[in-house]
Amino acid sequence: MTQWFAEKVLCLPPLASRNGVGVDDLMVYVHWLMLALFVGWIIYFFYALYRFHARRNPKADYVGVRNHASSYLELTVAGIEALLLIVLAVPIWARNVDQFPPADKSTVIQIVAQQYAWNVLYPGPDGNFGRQDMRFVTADNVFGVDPSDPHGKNDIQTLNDIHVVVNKPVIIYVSSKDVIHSLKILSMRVEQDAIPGLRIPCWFIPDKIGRYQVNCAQLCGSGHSAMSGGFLTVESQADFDKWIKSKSATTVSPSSFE
Ligand SMILES: [Cu+2]
Repeated sequence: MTQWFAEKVLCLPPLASRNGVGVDDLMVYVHWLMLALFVGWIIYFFYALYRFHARRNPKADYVGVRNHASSYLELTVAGIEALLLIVLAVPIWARNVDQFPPADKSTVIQIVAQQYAWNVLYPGPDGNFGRQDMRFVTADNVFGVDPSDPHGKNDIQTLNDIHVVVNKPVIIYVSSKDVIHSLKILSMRVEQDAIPGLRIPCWFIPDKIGRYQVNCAQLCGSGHSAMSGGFLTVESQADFDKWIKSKSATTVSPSSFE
């Protein structure tokens, strides 16, 4: 029922991650509460028009309301809101944002956003990222990979092309080389701001094979919408290994995006 509401009424793209269930639930429950409040207030509005019409009340009532129904209603609404916050929102935040999956059981990726594309770095077949340092950052080396480190030699860099394995956690370290961007993958229900000088991790567990759009969720310049040219491909381990192999066979030179 909540998934139907999220997709059909709130028009969210179909959920394709395990961690997104809680996010959708919270969004749907908040909307149900808002719907109930909306209907309640509309009914009260028309009741008030009828009950306090001038013709029915030629003389003003100087005392007003004598019962406490409105106070109880207010308390009930505040109680439901407190439940949503304490029982749902806070634990979801703890689960989805703070509790990271173990890195050795995850696909670990680095992303550096730029105007207007996503640079993606993979550790390559050896599973190790090369040493990185700000001193090595150039227009062509946005990740600052140390050219003398052998681990960095087989690192794989792509543009706008993220590949991950289905049912395996993904950890993405997000940064930016120019302005503030925001990596948003709606189908995964995940979003993380990309901030120059900071490298912030986020994670999700994709559970449906497919190709999903990546968006930038911060207005970052005139070409902001072009950042939806990024794609996330969720595939089987075999297809992923094949892709990594095909990429490491050819040295990918990061293209600049003017
Ligand atoms: Cu952007």
